[in-house]
This record gives sequence, C-alpha cells and structure tokens, in this order.
Amino acid sequence: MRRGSWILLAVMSVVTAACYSVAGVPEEDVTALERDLEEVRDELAVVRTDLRAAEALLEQSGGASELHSITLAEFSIEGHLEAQPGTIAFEISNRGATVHNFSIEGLAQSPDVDPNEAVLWSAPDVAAGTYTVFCAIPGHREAGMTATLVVSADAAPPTTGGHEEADYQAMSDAMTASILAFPAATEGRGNQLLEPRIAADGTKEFDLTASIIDWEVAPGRIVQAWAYNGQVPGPMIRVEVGDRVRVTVTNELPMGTDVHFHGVGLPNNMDGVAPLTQPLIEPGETFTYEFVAERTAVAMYHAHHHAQMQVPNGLFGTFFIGDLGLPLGDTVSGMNIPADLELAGEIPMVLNDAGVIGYSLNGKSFPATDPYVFDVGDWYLVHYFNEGLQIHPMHQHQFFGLVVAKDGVPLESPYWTDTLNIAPGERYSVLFHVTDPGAWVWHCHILTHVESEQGMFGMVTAVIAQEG
Ligand SMILES: [Cu+2]
Repeated sequence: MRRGSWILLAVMSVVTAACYSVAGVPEEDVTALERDLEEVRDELAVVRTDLRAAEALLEQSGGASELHSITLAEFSIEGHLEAQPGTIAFEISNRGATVHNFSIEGLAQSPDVDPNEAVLWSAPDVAAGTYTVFCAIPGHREAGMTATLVVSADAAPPTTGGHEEADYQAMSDAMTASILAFPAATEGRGNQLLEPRIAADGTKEFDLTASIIDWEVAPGRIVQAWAYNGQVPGPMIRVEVGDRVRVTVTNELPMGTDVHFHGVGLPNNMDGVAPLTQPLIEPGETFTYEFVAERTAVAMYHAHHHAQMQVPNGLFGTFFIGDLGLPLGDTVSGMNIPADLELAGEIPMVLNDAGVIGYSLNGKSFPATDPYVFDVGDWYLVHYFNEGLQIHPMHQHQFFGLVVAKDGVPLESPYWTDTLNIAPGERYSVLFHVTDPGAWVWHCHILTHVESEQGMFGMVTAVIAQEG
C-alpha cells in the first residue's frame, strides 16, 4: 500500500472515533465535538487534495523522462519550456543566490525554492496555448525572470533524465557576443558630483529626493529602481574636513525612509535610524540632516529603514570628506610608490548584488558598466563600496593594487593584492599602477556573479591601457 493511502486510513479512523464518541454526552460537548469533526473534515480535504496532486505528479514523472527541468537564477528562467497539454510535471532548480519561484501566469505558482535547492511540482490540467512564466518574488520578473511556456500536442518531450542536452556551441556564441557588446550605452548614469549650495554662514547644503524611477541596468533591461535624484548610485557628495553640512532629504517614495551616513562621525540624532534617532520620513515629508564633517571619510549614505529592500533597489550613494592620504614615496614589499605620483583617475565603484538592480557596478550590469581608459604609467585610485548582501572578491587583471585604506582609514602597513574580498558595508581604497597596454578585465571573482549560460553579465568592467 502507498504511504499516502496509510495517511488517508489514519485520518479516516480519527473521523470514525470522533463520530462514535458523540452518543450520550451533554449538548455543549456535542457542539465542541462537531466543531472538532469539522476541522478534521477540513484537514481530510487538504490531505485528499495533496494526495491527488502527489498521484498526478507520480503518474507524470513515472518515467523521469517526462519531468520538465527548469533552472532559476538571477535573473533568468531556463529549461524545457514546451509541453504536451495536461498535467505538466516540473523539476525546478534554483542555481541563484536568493529565493525564487516559478509561476505560470493566470494558472499556478510553485512553492518558493531556496538557493541550491530543487523541488518537484506539477501544474494540473494545462490547456494548449502560450503562457508567460515568471518568478513572482517582487522585482524578479521585471529584472528578467520571465520566459514563455508553449503547450501544444506537437511539443517535443524532455530528453532522458529530465536534463537538457547542453548546447555548448550556443553557449560559446552567447559568451562571445556578450563580451563584444562591451561597452554598451544605456540611459542614466550614477555617482554624478552634487555641487553644494553655500549658505550665508558657509554651510554646504545638498538636496536629495528619493523616488522610484525607470533605470536601465543593462541594454534594454529597465527596472523600477529606488533612487536619489534620479540616479543609481545617488549623487556623489564631497566636502572638506571642518565643513558644516546640511542634507535635506525629500521622500517621494510610496513608503517611509531615512538616511544613514555610513562611515561618517555623527551626533546620535543625525544617525538616520528611525524611529530610534528620528521619526520616519513619511511619503511627501522632508527631513534635514545637519552635522560638522569632523574627520576624513570614504563613506556612503543609504536608507536604513527596510534597508534589505530599499538599499539593493538603489538607495545608496558615496560620501567623501577630505582627501585620503597616500603613502607617497614609500616602498612596500620592494615596490616603490613615487613621491610625485599624480592620480590619473579616482574611481568610486559601488558593488550591488540584489533587489531590482542585481549584480552590478555603479548601478550597471556588464556590458553597460563603464570602461576606464588610462595610459601605461598612470596610477589610479579606486574606492570599493559594498552596498550589496554578499561578499565580492574583486579582481583586477595584470595590475597589482596597493590597499591604502580600509573604511576610509589609511593603513599603517599598506599591502599589495590582485584580489580583494569586500564584505557588505566595507570600503577599501586601492591604488593601481598601469604597467602594460591592453584591455584588462576587472571583475568579481565569484564566477556566477559575472557569467551565466547567456554570457557575461553583472560585476565586470575593464581598464583599457593605451601606450602612453
Ligand atoms: Cu561577487
């Protein structure tokens, strides 16, 4: 006997026992028993439904060859997306880093699938037709997790074992095409310097407005980003040590927000943590942050209220106080840093990996990331800011980088590295020397953050080094 039938038998005997015990007891007890009985009947109905679904799935997957393999990841749905009409059995694997699910529009939705997990799920009685399938986790459909399921009597069955034959040639072609698309133009650019208004007393005043905007993360991939002043990352703010700073935040979002200046020394009532240090800035309201910039900082500002959603969706920006001291004239591990070094570029690089923006550098996903063009012999300084939810080991090909500061504090002992792990909330400042000509890629070394079966994407850019 099947396990399901044993469960059914067990439930039946509970129901039978409940019926017998009614005879010869007071009326209120009978009422209570009737209520219990009703609950048991409801549970029984659920068990029967589950059993029917399980039996349908068993019938469908009796030959494993009829399981339709679906692979979910950030942000794609791939797999055998044609099926015969009727009950369709799916094996849904999540190869991404966050929870996903598989919905057939207007029909049915699978349970949520955790990263690196797989579930068996069936959609009953699917008629012939063309269906949109998508991930129903908020923001994921808009980020690209959508595909088309074709149900027809002519559909080819899935291949043996439920796994698609990999089309290696198509994978190679997709990778080549995606790399050759770099650099790709997109609408919108983040990190634009915000010039202050200077008040009569010398205070540097900045206005930030938070709202939801259309943001082109990659060519044609437009998401509903949560942004300051219509850009992701928000505008870059630079002040000097000793400056009095006033930042007026207007909330045009559909929910409350606040702003925390992460890495800046602040009075407690300016720390931006509603409701502890200030009231929440409700939609339509304004709040003014005011403080004196007391020490140099390589900092960032971001929402603190529902940061798990507001920040990855785009509410972050960079905030600099003063200039970072560099170890000019020093020799580190036998390599000399010229005393007269002049920076050919200073690059803020904000890392993100979640929300509607997803894997990105400065709000853009490869091939829409900015390339950086230098001459051989140049030095450039990058400030990494991790505003995402995961660690990212950033790797610059060919050039060693001298880590000169951690979280804006200059290191007593700078060190050379070609791969640097950056955890959420951390900032690292790294000085690079352009030693050789060519196009040198620069990327996160968690390989699924930069490549998928569709090619290169996400946290990749390049330094283009020209002969000086
Ligand atoms: Cu990464």
